[in-house]
Amino acid sequence: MERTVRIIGAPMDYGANRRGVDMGPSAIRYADLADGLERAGVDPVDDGDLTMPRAEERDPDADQPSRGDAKFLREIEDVCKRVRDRVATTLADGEFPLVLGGDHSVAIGSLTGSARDADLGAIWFDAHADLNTPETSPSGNVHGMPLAAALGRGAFGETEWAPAPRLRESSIAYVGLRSIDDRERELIRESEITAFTMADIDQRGISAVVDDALAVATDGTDGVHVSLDLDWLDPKTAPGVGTPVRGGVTYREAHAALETLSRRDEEQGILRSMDVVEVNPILDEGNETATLAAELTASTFGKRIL
Ligand code: Z70
Ligand code: MN
Ligand code: MN
Ligand code: MN
Repeated sequence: MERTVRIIGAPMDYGANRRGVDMGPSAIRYADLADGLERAGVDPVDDGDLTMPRAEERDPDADQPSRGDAKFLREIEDVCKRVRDRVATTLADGEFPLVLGGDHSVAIGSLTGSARDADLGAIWFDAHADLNTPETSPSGNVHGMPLAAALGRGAFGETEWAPAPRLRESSIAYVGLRSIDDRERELIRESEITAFTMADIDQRGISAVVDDALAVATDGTDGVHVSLDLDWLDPKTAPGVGTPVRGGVTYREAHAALETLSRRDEEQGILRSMDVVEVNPILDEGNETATLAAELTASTFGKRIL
């Protein structure tokens, strides 16, 4: 029986410091995502986009508990709870949730939903560590915080909605880090998260690194969440992202990484949920970043050259 992949659009930009990523889901769909998934051998079903709250509608009198510096946290909470519920329902129906961002703060919703009824591992393909808390963030942008939120770190631990129930630090692996804040560097070192940087990829090759990341994310878990931030790739290959950082993975390394996940999934059924985030069509060139996002997603679900 074909696997049903349910596409959940989350055109959120409240977690980023500039507009544009709200158009990510449209651009990825326009890049023939559904067609690519069909050719990968899965059955895509598109739920359309979740509606985003307008910041102007925020009730100025609503009491805001002290949460340090995190911009638009109320709007982000609203969106992430709906992403969470949609992801959890999709899994309960035996389908695969594919969340299209939007900025990376939507991953709080994906992680909390996917870790509701299962012990979850996670592989974080990103230039950034996204481990800031409202207390450590230099920007206040929540797209730099989703892992900290899902782990209930800092002020997020006081909330009911952010911590993912069954996600342990020791089941998380970063792949491709290259832009880390000073405070974040300490947080990573003191954490039980496994961190593979671009230097590790240079030294050992992408396939060996992804094998190790898989070992971390599958050990003692029921399934793996894949979080793909397009700024993981080199900006020459993926210019349409909010925060380009030089020295990212190549087109071929990216495909090789996701094909490695796919082969392992074919053998052992390890993949549980995925998000594809931070595509910014305003900064893109001819929709090539969105096209790459669609292609990499198809690779994850089993599309092969031959
Ligand atoms: C920085 C911060 C970030 C994405 C930038 C940047 C975080 N560490 N994440 N772009 N996707 O402001 O927290
Ligand atoms: Mn990110
Ligand atoms: Mn279990
Ligand atoms: Mn990033």
